[in-house]
Amino acid sequence: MKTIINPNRKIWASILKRPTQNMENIELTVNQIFDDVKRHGDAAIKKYTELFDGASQQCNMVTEEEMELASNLVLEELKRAIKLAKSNIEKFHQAQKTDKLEVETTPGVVCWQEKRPIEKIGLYIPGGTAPLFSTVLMLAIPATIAGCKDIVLCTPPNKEGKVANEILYTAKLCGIDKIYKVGGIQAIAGMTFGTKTMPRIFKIFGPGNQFVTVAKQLATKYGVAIDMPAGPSELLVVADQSAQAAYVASDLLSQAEHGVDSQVVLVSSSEAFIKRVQNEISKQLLDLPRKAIAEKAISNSKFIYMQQETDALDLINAYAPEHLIIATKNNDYFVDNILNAGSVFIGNYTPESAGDYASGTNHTLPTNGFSNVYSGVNLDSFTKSITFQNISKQGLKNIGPAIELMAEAEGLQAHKNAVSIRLKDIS
Ligand code: HSO
Ligand code: ZN
Repeated sequence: MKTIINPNRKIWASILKRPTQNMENIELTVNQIFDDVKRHGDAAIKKYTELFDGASQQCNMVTEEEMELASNLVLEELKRAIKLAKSNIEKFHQAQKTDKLEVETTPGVVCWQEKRPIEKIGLYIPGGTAPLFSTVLMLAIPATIAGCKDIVLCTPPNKEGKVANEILYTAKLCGIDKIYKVGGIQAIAGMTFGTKTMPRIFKIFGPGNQFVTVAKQLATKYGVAIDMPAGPSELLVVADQSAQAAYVASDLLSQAEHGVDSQVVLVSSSEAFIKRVQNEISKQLLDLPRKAIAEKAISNSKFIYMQQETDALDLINAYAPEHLIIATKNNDYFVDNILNAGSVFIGNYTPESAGDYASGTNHTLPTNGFSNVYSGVNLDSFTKSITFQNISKQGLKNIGPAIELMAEAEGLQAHKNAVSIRLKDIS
């Protein structure tokens, strides 16, 4: 683990490059599977579930009995933890509801904006090395609060054709009962085109591996919306001598254990502190069950000494991290001036894990530098705004002549007529 000292701005981009991914081969596979699912529906989905997940299944839907059974197998203590998280996530997302916004722009001209739910949504929950049932909470809770009518959940089965009990329990707790044991590209294709068993949906949410990410992007070409282009997890910590090296190391490792392509970055105004964090990482790594994964991710991590806080801030904004932890003497400076970050964690007692699970904020966040344009998933991700207007006779008298002039100047006579015909009647 080496430290980069006061890097020149010219090399920031190359230092902060995310571990690269080769998308080209993936695109070919994704296209083929989409074609196949489009043409052959459930038969294609069954074929790919056998091929990729090693599971052969008659029915790809989770039954009520399976849900019951799974619920009984989750420990009470864990259920209580999940319920606490659910309650906080509900509180935070419920509070994101906004009232109808109404403005009389000119006397007699009333405009308003209201949010309406997206009717059909699909939640994707990855399987893999650790089934992240917390993501079920992060997607299902705001979807329900927003009032989405049809919510389906897709998640890959294991070789025995089963889904993790915790995923099923959490889904049930959140009121989701349409669960498909279908994962990967075929799941995204199924939700994009619809099959005999799977509905076609309007927007797909949730993280996934590179195949799922490329598949979600392809889905947009068929008119399906997606939450955001998601990629491997990342965390940037800005910390100085006032922080605890052991805490910072634990935070960096918490993201590093997600996957070998995760990336963590430490920015500090103290070289001695960086050294202490590096030593702590080496120590704490030894005891981690996912040591091999975390170690690989740490090898892609960056430790950057930045003497000036102003430079540190610019570097953070240039990187646009998914998660940002701020633990410095000068937290307010960073909090007030951060422009690009998915979710920000402040102070020595705010680990990123809190936001991953239970504080209330959403953990589905933009990665790969996209926090410069995208927000993380929130209540609005499940709604769209509709504008309304209602104009009275007097209102049309007030703005009509302006519309007539503008329409005429654009050479659009029919537009002008739509106003003139009414104004004639009114006067
Ligand atoms: N940190 C992940 C979310 C997660 N962590 C789920 C644990 N479980 C998002 O980048
Ligand atoms: Zn995490």
